[in-house]
Amino acid sequence: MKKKATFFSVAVLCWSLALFAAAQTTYPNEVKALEKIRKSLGDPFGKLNNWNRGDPCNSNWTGVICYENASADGYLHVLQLELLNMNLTGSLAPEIGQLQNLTILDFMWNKITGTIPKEIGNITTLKLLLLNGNDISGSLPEEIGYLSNLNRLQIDENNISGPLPKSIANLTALKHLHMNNNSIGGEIPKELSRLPKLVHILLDNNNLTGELPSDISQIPNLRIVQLDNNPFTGSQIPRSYTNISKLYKLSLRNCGLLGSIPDFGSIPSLMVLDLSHNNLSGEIPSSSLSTNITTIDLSYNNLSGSIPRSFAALPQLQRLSLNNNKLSGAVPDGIGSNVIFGPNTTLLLDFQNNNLTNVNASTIVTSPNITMWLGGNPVCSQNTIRASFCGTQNRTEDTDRNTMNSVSACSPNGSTAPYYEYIQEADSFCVAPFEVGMRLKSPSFSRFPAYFKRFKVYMTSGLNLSLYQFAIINYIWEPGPRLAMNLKFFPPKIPGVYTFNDSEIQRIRQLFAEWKIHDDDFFGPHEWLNITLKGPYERLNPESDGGSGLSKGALAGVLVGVILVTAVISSIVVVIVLKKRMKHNNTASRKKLLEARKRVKVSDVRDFNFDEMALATNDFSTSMQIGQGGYGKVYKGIFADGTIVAIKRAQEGSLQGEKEFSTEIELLSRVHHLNLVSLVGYCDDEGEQMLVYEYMANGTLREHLSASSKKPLNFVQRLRIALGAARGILYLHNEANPPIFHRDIKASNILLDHKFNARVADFGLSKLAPLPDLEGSAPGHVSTVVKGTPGYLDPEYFLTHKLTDKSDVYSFGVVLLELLTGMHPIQHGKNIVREVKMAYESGMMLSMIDQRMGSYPSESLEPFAKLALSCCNDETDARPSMAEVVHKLDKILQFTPGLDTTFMQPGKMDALAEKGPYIVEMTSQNPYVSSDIPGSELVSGTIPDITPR
Ligand SMILES: *[C@@H]1O[C@H](CO)[C@@H](O)[C@H](O)[C@H]1NC(C)=O
Ligand SMILES: *[C@@H]1O[C@H](CO)[C@@H](O)[C@H](O)[C@H]1NC(C)=O
Ligand SMILES: *[C@@H]1O[C@H](CO)[C@@H](O)[C@H](O)[C@H]1NC(C)=O
Ligand SMILES: *[C@@H]1O[C@H](CO)[C@@H](O)[C@H](O)[C@H]1NC(C)=O
Ligand SMILES: CC(=O)N[C@H]1CO[C@H](CO)[C@@H](O)[C@@H]1O
Repeated sequence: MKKKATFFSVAVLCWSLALFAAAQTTYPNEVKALEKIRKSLGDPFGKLNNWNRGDPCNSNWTGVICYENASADGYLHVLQLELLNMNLTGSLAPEIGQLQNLTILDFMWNKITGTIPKEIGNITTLKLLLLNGNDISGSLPEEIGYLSNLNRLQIDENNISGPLPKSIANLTALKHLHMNNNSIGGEIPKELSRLPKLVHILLDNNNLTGELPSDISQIPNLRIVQLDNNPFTGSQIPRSYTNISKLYKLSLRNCGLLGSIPDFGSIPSLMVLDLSHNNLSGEIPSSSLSTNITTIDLSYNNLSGSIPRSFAALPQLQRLSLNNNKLSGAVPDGIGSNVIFGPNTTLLLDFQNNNLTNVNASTIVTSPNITMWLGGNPVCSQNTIRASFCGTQNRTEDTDRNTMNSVSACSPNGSTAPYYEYIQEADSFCVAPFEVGMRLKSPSFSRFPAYFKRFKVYMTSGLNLSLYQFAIINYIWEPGPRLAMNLKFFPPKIPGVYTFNDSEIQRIRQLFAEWKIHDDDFFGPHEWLNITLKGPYERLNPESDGGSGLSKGALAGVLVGVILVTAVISSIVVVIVLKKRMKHNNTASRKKLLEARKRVKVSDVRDFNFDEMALATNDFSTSMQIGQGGYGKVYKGIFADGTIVAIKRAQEGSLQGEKEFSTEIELLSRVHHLNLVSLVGYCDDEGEQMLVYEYMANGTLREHLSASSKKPLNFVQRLRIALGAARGILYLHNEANPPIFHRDIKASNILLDHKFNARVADFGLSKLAPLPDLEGSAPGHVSTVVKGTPGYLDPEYFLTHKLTDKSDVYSFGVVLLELLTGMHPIQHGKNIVREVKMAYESGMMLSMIDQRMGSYPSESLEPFAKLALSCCNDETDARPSMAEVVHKLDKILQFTPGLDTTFMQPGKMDALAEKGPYIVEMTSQNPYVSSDIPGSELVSGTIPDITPR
């Protein structure tokens, strides 16, 4: 069961549906470390390919990895790495120690080999270290003692050998020590008892020797001590264990123990006492055990004397196993008569193979709830004894396993839908459940049915669900004993709703995977094994996405390629479907697709409420602010599904009437071009107005031209950016209906996406814009709403007070000059247009060129400079139109050597553009390979990127 894994990462799915590229500034060392870790793990299914998504940890996305700005250094850091149940092989790279803000490292249920690297000790922030269910070998590094924030150390079910390092004494935050089913040797270090918060010690099934540590009785909150199947040969049970005041479970089965049984009557909470399969001798203490005890197993020892009468007084008893000892005398009168039987409650009394000589048959309760086995005792030779008590039993334990009655299938609205079921417990209604496999690692009972109800209450309260939403499908006891089970979760009863929404499934999964369900002493530590998503949830499985025909067993090597190809194909399919959707009406398949990405509606912009905006921007925190314009502040917003957007929040003075606002939104929503930043949605709520745009990973052109830019753009890049921006503006002038004059073209309004494509922003805000601060360089015309920025403003404006399409051409000419020279439009009181014009006319043009762009072909530079200056002509009519500008830039680019083929050829771009305004951007490259643009490795794996319109 443990590796029957359908647990998923949404990696491939998310990747192929990713709409927006995130701007990543992951801490550089961590980027390198992640790459090493990834390579060393082996990733036959290509599931780790979106490691640099940059998803924030407060999102509900719980895929592979999540990042946050964890320290004050301004970088994103990896906070959680959760790669569970993904068939990973390989080993843990030592570079893992460089993820120094990591809090959760969860690699459960894989096939990882190798050792735990000592560098793990560098991750002092670690809270959960979950490596259980792998094939890790070697010994535990001493450095593990540096993990002073560790809450949960789960390395059970591996091949770890060597001793337990004494340094674990420093794990002062540790609550859960789970190291069972390894080959850990040596003695349990006394230092263990110094851990003040320890609750569970699971060290069963190892190779531990020496004495049982007596000092663990000093750990104030210890609940479970499970040390079964270790060769502590010759050790005795320390008397101090009778003082562990909150102990629920003591399990020392098959530990080679000698001596007598101490009196555990003083532990009021004790529920399970298992001392079986040892060499314990002497009498069983006669004082009464905890009234909460469910299970007493003292079988297979050398115990003598009689069965204490006090055993007859235990109301919660489920199993009393005293078989295979040397007990003599009588079975106590009234045994079992004090048990409080509810429905499903039973009691097993196993007294086989002792020397019992008497049983008072009349006092033995004949309730069908009680089973007593007396075979192998002298008493069975008496005629008076009931035959059923003395029948030979092949088993020493009764079986407690179950398959619940399967719930009946149903179909919502008469459709054929085999995955829907009626909810059993409420007045039946039809919904689609999903299944979860989980396991109780050390439960405090030996028969489950009596606690179904209690377990349901525990789980549903921990998961914040209603009782009727939860069902136990079946369960089985596994060695340990552990209790493995399959659970079903049903969607809430809402008319017309048949399924969970994605975020609810994610929420439930996250609560399990990060151990956020509160601990319950009675049910003990739990672990979750897998999630099965079928029917309507199938699309959430990466296995079922895109690569429909792919079997999991397919050749791993081939598979990487297949996944790449299918991902590209699936994104093409998405694109085609989306494009069709623009023109026709929806069909079922499109609906399904769109359901998967509700966040961005395609045909229409989305109407967000204020709370969504606040959540996405961390309450408009200054750390999320990315800009400030005339309209208001601009924030980076991150939605729960990982989508990143730019949010413009209108400040006072920018607010406008609801009708005007919606007219503007309507207009903007119809404008779509590859070289324009699209509107994703808006918010008109609680007196606030906000515009939500696509987020552009590479910021503004201005930033890249500034002296502080670390990777200056080369000439070809600049040329492409110029052409892209020109196309965007041309679209506004010629294609938009009604035509839009931008009125505020400037380098900081030309944004660069993750592939450094130019995307013009901030168009169409004419009516939204307040009077800009013109820094005294323009007269304050109150009557006209002015849009424009000093240095970019058409000089004609000062005469006519009118902005035209040629005003945009002027401003764009200034941008071209910036590209050429790297200068600001107004720098040290000098106007860029005048300066370049003068240099050009005096043949000194070369002295103006931005040296940081490296080498450039002079045959291209000359016409570029000429075009820029013609745009900046003082006379409106002498300036070219945008169409001419595009045409000329296109020509210059074509005749510029050094074009690489991966960039979309202008011709190709035109072909797409002709198909209408809903342009699609795709890469012909292997999307997992870092693009050719320097510095972009931080966003590799997020492409292809589909422009939503
Ligand atoms: C893991 O690999 C095995 C074969 O090596 C395969 O049978 C199993 O289905 C795989 N599991 C997952 C979750 O991919
Ligand atoms: C257990 O430890 C003993 C030494 O104490 C060693 O000889 C033996 O090989 C170990 N067994 C395993 C399975 O590691
Ligand atoms: C005994 O069990 C009951 C019911 O589970 C619980 O409320 C009580 O606290 C337990 N007693 C002790 C001493 O733990
Ligand atoms: C156990 O006995 C009680 C009362 O005698 C009864 O109500 C209950 O149904 C019985 N349970 C089983 C599983 O037989
Ligand atoms: C859409 C959704 O489910 N959002 C939830 C994401 O998780 C936070 C808590 O972390 C919830 O408050 C949101 O409702």
